[in-house]
Amino acid sequence: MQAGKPILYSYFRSSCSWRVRIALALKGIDHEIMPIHLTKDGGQQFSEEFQALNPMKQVPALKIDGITIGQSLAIIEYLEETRPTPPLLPQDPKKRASVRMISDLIAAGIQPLQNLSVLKEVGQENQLPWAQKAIISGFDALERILQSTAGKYCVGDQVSMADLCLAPQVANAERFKVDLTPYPTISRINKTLLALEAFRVSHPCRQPDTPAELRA
Ligand SMILES: N[C@@H](CCC(=O)N[C@@H](CS)C(=O)NCC(=O)O)C(=O)O
Repeated sequence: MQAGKPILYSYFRSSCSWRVRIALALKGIDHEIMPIHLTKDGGQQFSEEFQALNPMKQVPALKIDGITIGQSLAIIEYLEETRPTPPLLPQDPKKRASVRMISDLIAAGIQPLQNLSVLKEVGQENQLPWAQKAIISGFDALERILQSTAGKYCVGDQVSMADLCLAPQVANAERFKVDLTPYPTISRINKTLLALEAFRVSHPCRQPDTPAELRA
């Protein structure tokens, strides 16, 4: 049975959606984007229709090969297992562990603390310092880790899942006005990544749902 073109449920500014958009671009997987606006209509992620796809009420979700997958890292690992070229996980188990450590540090240790639903709970006036504290605490650790794992990219000289997490998280840091001066390794890798075609086409400023004033 033909499953049709993959459909990515995405929001232009969502860092987790951007991770998956980069993976799709790097692996050259033809797909459609279905925008889910996280604030319009009270948040389209809360609609019954979307909850049937992802009961966590979060983007991204990817419909592919007859299944729907939520959780960006699970999606990326599925793409890696079914479409292994180019690889996003190194062969060497120690390097793979480093890639997963950095990915989890960002995906579990930073992003959830500054996600929309959490920011709503802390209240308007506390949002900026709260988000900055979460990002700074994570970046302090990440900068030290990268000093021993990084080459051109987060782990050695090959783009990996860790880089797919890094660039979107740096964009969040900039959005929350975090001073990046104390993070030269993070900043250097981010700059190198943003020059790559897959990171450019998947960037929040070039999505079908990017508002006109934020388009590049
Ligand atoms: N662990 C999930 C997190 C997904 C997530 O937090 N998505 C955010 C956007 S980056 C979201 O949909 N937020 C909606 C909300 O908080 O209501 C993943 O990696 O996919």
